[in-house]
Amino acid sequence: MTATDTTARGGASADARADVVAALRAQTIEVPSWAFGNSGTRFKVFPHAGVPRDPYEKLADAGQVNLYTGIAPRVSLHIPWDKVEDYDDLARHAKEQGVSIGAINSNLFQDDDYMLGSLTHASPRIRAKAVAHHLECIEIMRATGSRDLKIWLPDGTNYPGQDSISGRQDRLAESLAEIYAALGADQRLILEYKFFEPYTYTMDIPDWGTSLLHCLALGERAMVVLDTGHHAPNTNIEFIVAQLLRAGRLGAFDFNSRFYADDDMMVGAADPFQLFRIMYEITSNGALAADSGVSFMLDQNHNIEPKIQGQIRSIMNIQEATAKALLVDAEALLAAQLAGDVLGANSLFMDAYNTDVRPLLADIRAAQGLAPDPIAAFTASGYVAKVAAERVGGTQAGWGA
Ligand code: LRH
Ligand code: MN
Ligand code: MN
Repeated sequence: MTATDTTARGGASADARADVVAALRAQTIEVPSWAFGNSGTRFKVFPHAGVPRDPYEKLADAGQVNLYTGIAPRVSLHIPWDKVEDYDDLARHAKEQGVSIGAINSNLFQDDDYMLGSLTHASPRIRAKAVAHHLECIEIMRATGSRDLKIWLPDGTNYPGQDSISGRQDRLAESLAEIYAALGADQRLILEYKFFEPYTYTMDIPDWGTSLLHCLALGERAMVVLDTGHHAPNTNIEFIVAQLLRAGRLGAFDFNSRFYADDDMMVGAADPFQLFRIMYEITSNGALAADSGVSFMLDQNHNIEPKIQGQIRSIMNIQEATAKALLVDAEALLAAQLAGDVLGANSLFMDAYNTDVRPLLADIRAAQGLAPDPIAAFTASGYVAKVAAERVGGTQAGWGA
């Protein structure tokens, strides 16, 4: 099958197919610097040969992901894991590797001072320290040309009565307002939520509703980050996507797969149908385009599989889900929905999901001068063996950095 006959719609016009191809060619996905370092579980971090020793080498590896997929032009950094002397120089280096700096992630979970909270802490001194860390991140955003300040708040409590739930929300709102006020006019604050971990009784931003309320209070440039691994089992994530898009506050995805907890496995590995349903909400609501304000990011670790190939695989999984979502026959689906044709509507949806879009994506890559199979092409390039010889003593993804 070729791109010309890959369609879920028997009678789809050439124009419709051209639209699908154009949408896929415009799609971009941001990769995280920490995906390239050694990682594991709290039981064991497995060392891989040739992993990056510093942020410069992480950007070089990210450049490879972009080189072979053609759709990964930005890299998220994490401070302090990616701290360097000269951020102008780091941005220059990124450009040389064919990428630019994406979101700057702050870190509030590795400092002894934050045992009882950071932006929510009862002590003004500790809250000020946590706010100051974000001001430093905003400086780094200025130097690197980054648009998004990404905050995942690890704060919470372990025992009922330990602290005031609403008092912590008040302190959080104040701290976030100070950070937001320091942003430039073209910069955004993107706020992640997670319902569990590291605390066991309450998390201070456990869900999209809490994140959204803080964003609404902050202003237009505060947006919610949806990490696909941060929900209770069986949560209908595509429903959340639809709600946040309606509110105009879906700022970004952190894509990954979860089997049990916040597993950070390759996106599309655990539940490709869920990924398709999520991408359908995106494509059917016009949120795929670069100017939609939705940033598509990966937040993953590759513990036992090769890292660069793991990132490429993840990107391909998102591309496949997106292609299938774009193939849903919108007109026929709407007609079926309006007619109350439950089975007809569902089968149109499933027809698109069950389409093999791999030939279409291979054709799109070939038209761009890319190898149709990016993983095979990257593996054949010998890059891994080359860097393994050059890089001795690679570091961990972050926790050991
Ligand atoms: C912790 C976490 C979170 C952040 C990342 C840096 O859960 O995975 O999702 O985005 O660390
Ligand atoms: Mn995340
Ligand atoms: Mn996470």
